Amino acid sequence: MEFDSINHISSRSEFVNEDINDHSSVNSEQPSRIFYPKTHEECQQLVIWANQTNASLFTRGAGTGTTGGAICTKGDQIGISLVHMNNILDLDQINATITVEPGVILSRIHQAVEAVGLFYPPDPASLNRCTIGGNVAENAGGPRALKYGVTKDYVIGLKGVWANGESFEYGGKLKKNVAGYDLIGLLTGSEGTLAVITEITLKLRPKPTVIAEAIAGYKSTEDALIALTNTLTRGVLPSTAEFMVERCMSASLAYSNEAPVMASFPAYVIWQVDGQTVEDVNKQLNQIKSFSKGATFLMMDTDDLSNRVWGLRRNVSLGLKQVAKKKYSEDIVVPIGNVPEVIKRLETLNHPSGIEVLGYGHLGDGNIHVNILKMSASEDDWERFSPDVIEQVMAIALKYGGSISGEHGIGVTKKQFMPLMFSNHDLHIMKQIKTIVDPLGILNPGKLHP
Ligand code: LAC
Ligand code: ZN
Repeated sequence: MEFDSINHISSRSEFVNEDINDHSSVNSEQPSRIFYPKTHEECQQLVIWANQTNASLFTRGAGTGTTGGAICTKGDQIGISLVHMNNILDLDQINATITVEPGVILSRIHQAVEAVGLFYPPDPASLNRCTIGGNVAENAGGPRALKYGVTKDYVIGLKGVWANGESFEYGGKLKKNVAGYDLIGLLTGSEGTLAVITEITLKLRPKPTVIAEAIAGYKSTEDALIALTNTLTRGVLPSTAEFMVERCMSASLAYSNEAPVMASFPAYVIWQVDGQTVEDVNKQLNQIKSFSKGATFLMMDTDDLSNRVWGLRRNVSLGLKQVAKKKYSEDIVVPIGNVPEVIKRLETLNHPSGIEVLGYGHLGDGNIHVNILKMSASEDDWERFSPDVIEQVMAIALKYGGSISGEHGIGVTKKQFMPLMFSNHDLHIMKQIKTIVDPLGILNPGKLHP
């Protein structure tokens, strides 16, 4: 492949796993080369070059996605890594916005805005490693989505390059903007299939004045779900209500090499409430306690304990992978009212071969991380039965009014399930949009579209 017109952009052709894989179950192919542009102009040069040479591009941030959206699917593809575009360009306290390049690590954004009394709520588990560009590409969520929504609720400006090489700049620091079709909405969650995003403006909120957190141990999954349902239907809106069963906790403790923070319980919920005053947050927590029959609450009232508990929660997925040897991670979402029934259904999917199914996660907003764990199943049984188990998970999600993805996106791992959610006509509309902005199929081929 000739790289003459883009040779000035820094690039590499030797890779280790972290350069090309993500956190999904799919292994990346070896790309021919990965470019590390530093400016919008360099990104545009790469896309124009790809159009001229009919090369395929995939765009990457930190590779923490879980559906294969940022991996190389064919050996002749070229990567664009945006990790060197990692500047915070503007933090505007008057307009409460931050403008950043896509390679900025999410926790850096949290720190920068909180230092001036502002708040950016989306907080996916990978927040210390993931990049904001990847969050926008996948429309990432996180625990605080329960009260504050997901990435798309905060993206108000985007600059970038459409797949055909045209530059764009939409929105900005505007809190309201209804001119024309919502192209920012279209691009947010488009999984790198339509454009390379080079600049992002996020709206910010005032930082909550008082926060209270507790991890509660419940005597059964049912008790935890009753507490969740009652809390959410009786006037308390926590900022997080993260559910996990004992197996999640023990897997994360082992992975994190940590001592337990409290006695062992069949189920846990990490509650966080925020408000204007101590009285206000205490009142909310007391209401939650009154719905939590027989539960044991441990207040996370020091930074150390809070960091430990949240660290354990964030390592659940990686911990389960370590325990299970192999796993698939789904992220179905259902209406909150259906969560208890769906959890019950999921429990029936454990397979005689040894494959286990376990749901945890953002149950307060109906987003369940269904993990299909290999455990004691043989390799043959895993290959043979796990696809069927996944199909049953998806069928349950749809039966209960849900979606096949609440926050991880489609990538390569879930594209075969798109026809379960969308009619042929719907899929045709999506394909037509792709064809208009990417007539040569340059960007992220093999992703999202079935
Ligand atoms: C989590 C990731 C997997 O919430 O989304 O643990
Ligand atoms: Zn999650």
